[in-house]
Order: sequence, then C-alpha cells, then structure tokens
Amino acid sequence: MVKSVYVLNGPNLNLLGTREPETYGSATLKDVERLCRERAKAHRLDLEFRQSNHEGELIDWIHEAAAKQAAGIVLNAGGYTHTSVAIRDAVAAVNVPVVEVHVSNIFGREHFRHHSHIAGVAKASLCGFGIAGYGLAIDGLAALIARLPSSAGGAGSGRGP
Ligand code: CA2
Repeated sequence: MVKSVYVLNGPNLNLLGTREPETYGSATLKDVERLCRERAKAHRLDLEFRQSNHEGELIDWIHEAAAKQAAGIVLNAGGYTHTSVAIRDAVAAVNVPVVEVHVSNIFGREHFRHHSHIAGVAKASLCGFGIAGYGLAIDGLAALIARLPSSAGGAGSGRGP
C-alpha cells in the first residue's frame, strides 16, 4: 500500500509570496505545493496538500489523516501555532507523527511567536529555512517511515526518538 503524507497549512498562508517578502520570501503556496509534490514523489509517498483559514477544518483534517492511516503530517498551523490548544489536542490525540514547520524563524520575531502549543506534542519542529523547511520535513518523515517494519500501518505518534 502506498503511504501518504498530509501537508496542512493554516491561516493566511494562502497569502505567501504576495506581501512581507522580507519575512516569508517570495515563493507562493503553489510553489510550496510543487516542492512538496517533488519530495513526496522522490520518496514514493502520496501527498495531500491543503490550506485553511479555519481552525476546525484543520482539526478535521488532522483527524482525517489519522483515520486514513497517513504515515505523517507536516503542519504549519500559522498563527494558530501560538494560540490553539484545540489544534494541540488534535495533534496529541492522533497516532501519526507530526512535523511542525514554519517558514520564518519564529524565535527571532515578536515574543508572542516564541511559544508553540504544537511543539510539545510534535515529533519534530523546523523553522527559519523558508519554504525549504517543508521539503526537509517530508525527508524527515520519509526517513522515519523507512525505519518502520513494513507491516506497520502508520508511523505511530513518533513522539519518542
Ligand atoms: O513562519 C511561519 O510559517 C508562520 O507559521 C507564518 C504565520 C505566523 O503567524 C507564524 O507566527 C509563523 C503567518 C502566515 C501569514 O503568512 C503571510 C504571508 C504573506 C503575507 C502575509 C501573511
């Protein structure tokens, strides 16, 4: 069975490449999708790539990824990273490894961006690599999946090493 990875993008990420290039660069979300498709194909993984400005929809997609036994989730929850206990709870509830990604270095920005509700329940977090971080996250998940016995349906939450 071909394993799948979900790449989920939160609020305002549909605006990537349209303003604030000094913070987010000039690549668009379409460019991010192209990069993710290329990395997923290289690892023979199916890819679901989505963006929503709505917290509940992101939560539904995290549940869907688990129900469909996705091998991993790459999650850029945007501003919800810093506010959403509900998204944290969804990540903690599913038995799927989640890699948190941010285009910008959230620790070099305003103080309110320094805390992520998701980091503590994610398998790993990446920030500051620009959109390349998405590709690195897929590479990391692929390495994790490759370590699993072939009979394993998913990669587990993978919160341990
Ligand atoms: O650096 C990231 O990827 C963020 O998740 C992006 C979020 C921000 O709230 C997080 O602190 C860090 C915001 C996404 C908004 O993206 C825009 C892109 C272009 C223009 C305006 C917003």
